[in-house]
Amino acid sequence: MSKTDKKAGSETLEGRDPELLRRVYEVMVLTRAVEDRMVAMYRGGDLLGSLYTGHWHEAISVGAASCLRPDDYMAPIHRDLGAHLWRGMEPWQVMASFMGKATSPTGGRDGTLHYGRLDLGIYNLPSHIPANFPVATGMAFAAKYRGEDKVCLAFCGDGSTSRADFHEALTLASVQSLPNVFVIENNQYAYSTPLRLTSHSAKLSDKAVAYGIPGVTVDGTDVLAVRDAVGEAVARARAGDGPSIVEGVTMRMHGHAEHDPADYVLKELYEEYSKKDPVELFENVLLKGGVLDDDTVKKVRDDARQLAIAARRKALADPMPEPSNIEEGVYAD
Ligand SMILES: Cc1ncc(C[n+]2csc(CCOP(=O)(O)OP(=O)(O)O)c2C)c(N)n1
Repeated sequence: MSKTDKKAGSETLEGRDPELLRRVYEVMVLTRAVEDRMVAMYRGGDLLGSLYTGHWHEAISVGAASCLRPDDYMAPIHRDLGAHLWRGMEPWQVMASFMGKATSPTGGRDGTLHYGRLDLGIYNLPSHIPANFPVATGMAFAAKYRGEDKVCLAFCGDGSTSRADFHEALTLASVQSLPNVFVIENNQYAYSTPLRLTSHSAKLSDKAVAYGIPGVTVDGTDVLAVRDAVGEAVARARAGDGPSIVEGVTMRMHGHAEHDPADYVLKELYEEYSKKDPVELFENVLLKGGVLDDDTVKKVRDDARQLAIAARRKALADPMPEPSNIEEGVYAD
């Protein structure tokens, strides 16, 4: 497991905007509520295929996305519902996507998780991973070419860092000094393969040395540590100083997807990380720091639950695509 470089960001709330902290907390709570509801929907047969969730990734996905401007670009992966919600994706749209509904961002052309919203600067997830990395360099290249000060934030998993497209993207981004931030979500496993079989690096952020760019590893369950590291990397990219890697260390607390019982995961890892729920950790920091009180916590959690329930109702009631327009959105002859 990677060691972290920095002290936990949650050690102090000094100098932080309470309104922003509350918003980050709300989106983390909403992410968890929507994913819990979707797990129930998967079990109840509401969804077409499998379900990929980001339990214990909320601090990375929401924390990193919250460092962007609304006009920046983002190339998320299957653990990043939190990043989608931060940027304005609606929970019902995500559910509709897993149901292949006409109202989903893909219009029902996809029945799982390959959704995005270009109007929100969110690039659709390609199935091959991390194929979103070369695309992210393309988006950053376009921004630089056009003289815009936009940043592109891309996410990938630990296993993905051993793939060729990771290396190609990092090489291009570094030699061209592109405004990219590459976030590695190290959740210890790539499907059933443990980290020790996919990388020999002490820390995945050490890979930055090969590209001559900054790399830092933080506790991926500490949203403020993530925000501090990604915030710095975004500022650097926007100033024209090129890309960076930020690794957040966490744990995949569910199977690779909901069909996977994940019996191969070490019991000790579950035990260790069950005490490190990023949503609870942040909630406690905010309660202790006086940013939240018990009543507000209850309301935020209740509201999130109700929103997830309403989202399910809407997605269930929405229509399937019309067979008559099956050729729309097809770009091949
Ligand atoms: C090129 C490619 N190979 C295999 C897969 C099947 N697959 C999807 S996710 C995944 C595991 C990825 O592990 P990691 O990058 O660590 O991300 P995690 O799922 O753990 O968040 C695999 C093998 C794929 N989508 N693309």
